[in-house]
Amino acid sequence: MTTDTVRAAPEGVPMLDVDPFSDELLRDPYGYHARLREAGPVAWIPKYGVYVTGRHQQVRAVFADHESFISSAGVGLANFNKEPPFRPKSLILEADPPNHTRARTILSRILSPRTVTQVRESFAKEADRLLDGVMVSAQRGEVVDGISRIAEVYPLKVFPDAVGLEAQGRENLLLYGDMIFNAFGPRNELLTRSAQKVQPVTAWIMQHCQREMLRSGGFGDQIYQAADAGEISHEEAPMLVRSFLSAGVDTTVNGIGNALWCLATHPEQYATLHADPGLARAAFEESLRYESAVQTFFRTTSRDVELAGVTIPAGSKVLAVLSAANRDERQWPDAGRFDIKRRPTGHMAFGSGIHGCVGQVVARLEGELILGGIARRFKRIELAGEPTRRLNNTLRALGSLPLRLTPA
Ligand code: 8QM
Repeated sequence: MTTDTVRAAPEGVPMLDVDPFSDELLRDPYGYHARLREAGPVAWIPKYGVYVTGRHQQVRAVFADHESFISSAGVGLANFNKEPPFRPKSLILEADPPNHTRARTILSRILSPRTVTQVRESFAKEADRLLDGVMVSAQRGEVVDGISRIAEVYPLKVFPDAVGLEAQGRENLLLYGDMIFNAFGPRNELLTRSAQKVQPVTAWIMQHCQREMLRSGGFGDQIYQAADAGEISHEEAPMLVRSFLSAGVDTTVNGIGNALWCLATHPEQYATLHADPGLARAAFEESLRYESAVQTFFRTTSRDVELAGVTIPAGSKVLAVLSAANRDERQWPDAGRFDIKRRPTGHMAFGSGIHGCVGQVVARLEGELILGGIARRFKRIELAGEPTRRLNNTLRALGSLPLRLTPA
């Protein structure tokens, strides 16, 4: 890949001379997001030779037109039509109709709202168990790390349980997720470092995608049942299980981690939530808008396509900045304000269109149960020290979040 070749902006397209994947901008992207939105509806990033959009209307338009903005050439910076994918392509994420449709149909059935009513009780029990333990620490006056004690633990328990994965070795899912989400960006230090660690983990992941490793009746086994029914081949089944293991943990870990950060840094909002824990779902939703776990996705143009007056030539990479769209003042009044009573319908944290997050009902359930459980137990949630960031090319992630939780 020619990351070193700076390419001049096409005629009439504003240039945005930034590296969105630099440590500096990953650490604090919001100034660059504002510049991105102000530059125009579409801009050009010379360092990578890609188009970029950070306004809500255009991000939405890109996702709505899956025939012009395709996924099968990869949803990261790498163009799979020019270089081989770093792992066999996902059957759902890195696919277009009609292949995408087959995979999507199966996953949306497994992750349907009906399914979620079936797992709700066990997910709720686990949230209570975990937070009762946090309460014991809080009563002793201990500082609790919101990441290692809550945000990482909960999704790593409930989701793999639902998939039907054994308990042993689940921490591999975090390493794997870190690599997957770095791999949507450039081949920078972050990707190199996470790729070095991942070799043995990849073998473990693929092994655990096999039918005999999966509890019968779980989400994973249900994919094999779809293969039995002839909806996909038995060779494709482990690849669809891999999608659960790729997309189902690091996303919710950071969705929950970021939500805890939002609440700890907006005490008046937490007071509102504590007064009415029924707002947990709304609070999670607003934190997804305000501090989106998945920050960006690329698409590749399949043909010359116009976006807000700019003709983007076929074969171009387009960076859609979901998190910038989620704070676009054109869409959200007072976009920079975290307000759990806002109804942030139409936020882009789950994407939108045919590739919109297929697991979002599960993600919302996890967020609701954790935030609701905290709201009921604690009068206050405050930072007890400086949080640290875990930099990732795609995820907005915290490494640690020291919290002081005051029992109600
Ligand atoms: C991101 O492997 C996959 O199918 C896959 C990996 C990552 C994601 C989605 C799907 C969006 C959460």
